[in-house]
Amino acid sequence: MIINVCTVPGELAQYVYILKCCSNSMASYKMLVKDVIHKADILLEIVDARFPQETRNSHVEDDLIRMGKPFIIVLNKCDLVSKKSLDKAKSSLSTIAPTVFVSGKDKSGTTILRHKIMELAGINKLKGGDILVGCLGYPNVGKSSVINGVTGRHRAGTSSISGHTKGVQLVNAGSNIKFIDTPGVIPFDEHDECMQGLLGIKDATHLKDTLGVALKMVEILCSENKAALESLYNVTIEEQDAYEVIELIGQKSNFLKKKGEIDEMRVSWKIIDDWQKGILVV
Ligand SMILES: Nc1nc2c(ncn2[C@@H]2O[C@H](COP(=O)(O)OP(=O)(O)OP(=O)(O)O)[C@@H](O)[C@H]2O)c(=O)[nH]1
Ligand SMILES: [Mg+2]
Repeated sequence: MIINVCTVPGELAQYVYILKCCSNSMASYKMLVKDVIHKADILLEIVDARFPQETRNSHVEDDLIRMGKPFIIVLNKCDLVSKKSLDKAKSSLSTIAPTVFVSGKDKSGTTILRHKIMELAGINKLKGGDILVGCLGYPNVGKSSVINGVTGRHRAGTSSISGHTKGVQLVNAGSNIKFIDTPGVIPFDEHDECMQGLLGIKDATHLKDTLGVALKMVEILCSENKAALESLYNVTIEEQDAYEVIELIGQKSNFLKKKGEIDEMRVSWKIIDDWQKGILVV
């Protein structure tokens, strides 16, 4: 992979530069991660608060520890999980690194995150001048949204469609903090459809196993927040398995095929869409 550092001229030069990645292969992602770790003074490992373990990356954490870089694990999208789940995640992750909960959506926790960054910068007696904060994480976990939350402005582009951030961008957050926003530099295994659906990396129209992904969502909700399913779809869930719950929702929502059978696909699409829009929370 060739990385060109090109400085954007004019006033944008204050806070934007782009490292152009000439290929998207796994090897190039690894190089990009190493490059960002090398350049940054502090790193944020952004994870999805609904799936902290699945969206952590132990290789990245090993690199951070090996390269002696301080890092903070940021549990983003905490508006989509209960306090109980957050506390559980915090107790397991805080043994690895300082852990902060934020929501890029309602901006909660972003002031604490800024303070934590300043605290780490102080502790490590960093060079004078700007503190460079690198943001790493899987696609769509909310890297750019977290940066916008801390800067208080929409400076990093965001989108519900993953892969929005294309190159590496430097974003000025004031008070001598600059963020390095990266594209979803840690690629998921292409075959892990379920995770791609759960994280909103692929929407219902792009998933092959739509029913399988919807079943997983129902399974998680039945164990973590059954009430969310019950109130949204006006159903009562007792001992049914995930497939039966899908049938029940289809019946109640009148999602039927011509012969009166439940249209499982339509139910699956609806569940995936509601999950990805944050209407169904765990
Ligand atoms: N509910 C909720 N949605 C969020 C939060 N943070 C980000 N999102 C949404 O998640 C989607 C992805 O956010 P981005 O900030 O673009 O994510 P990213 O990690 O920068 O994505 P890539 O650059 O594509 O890898 C967008 O639809 C955001 O609105 C959050 O805290 N809560
Ligand atoms: Mg982004």
